[in-house]
Amino acid sequence: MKQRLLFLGPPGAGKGTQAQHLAESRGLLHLSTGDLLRGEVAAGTPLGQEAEAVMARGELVSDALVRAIVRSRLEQQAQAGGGGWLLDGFPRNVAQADALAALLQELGQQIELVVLMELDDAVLVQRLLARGRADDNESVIRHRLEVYRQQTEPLIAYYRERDLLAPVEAAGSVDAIAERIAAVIG
Ligand code: B4P
Repeated sequence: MKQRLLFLGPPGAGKGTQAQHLAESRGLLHLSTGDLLRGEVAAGTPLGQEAEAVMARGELVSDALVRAIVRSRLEQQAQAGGGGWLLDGFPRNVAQADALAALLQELGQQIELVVLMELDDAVLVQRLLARGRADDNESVIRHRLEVYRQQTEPLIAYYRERDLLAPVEAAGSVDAIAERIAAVIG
């Protein structure tokens, strides 16, 4: 079974939903940059104060900030003896992907598979409106989709060229999608 995984896909594709489920069932470290940033916002830390307005606009938080969060978590895990991990929502642009590649080289680790969750825009918007988080109103959702197309979508070609990409249809029930993901991970 592959143990070092990225989940890639548009906002609302269900990355967080599937990542949590898979990490629990397979004992992987689940690293969601969105959840970690929301935790910082809730705790009112300086980092959270910096991230809050950016997230509310549906834009990407600075690469330096997100990279620092991921670095500290992966270093901690490596020092504690290593293990599998699942990165959910990171990287979100080519600069973050390059930074991750450099960090993993330092740690002597490699990405084993990038699961690309694919879903139509109409369903994405419906799911996010139903979720109703602070950044889930229609105009912010549209903007997050634009940011995804411009900044995150280039990662599809990036990981395809590295022969790591596994596209998965993200429509249907949570269980049906989990089965499709399990099939590509092995
Ligand atoms: P994230 O927290 O990553 O969230 P997301 O992309 O909006 O959602 P996800 O795809 O995880 O969907 P979910 O499972 O929740 O990002 C939020 C913000 O954080 C970004 O806009 C950005 O500002 C910032 N950020 C995060 N990472 C960053 C980075 N690396 N760099 C810079 N900024 C960063 O599912 C959505 C909804 O659908 C849920 O309500 C769920 O219950 C429902 N759902 C899931 N699967 C379903 C199914 N099969 N059927 C019906 N509903 C389903």
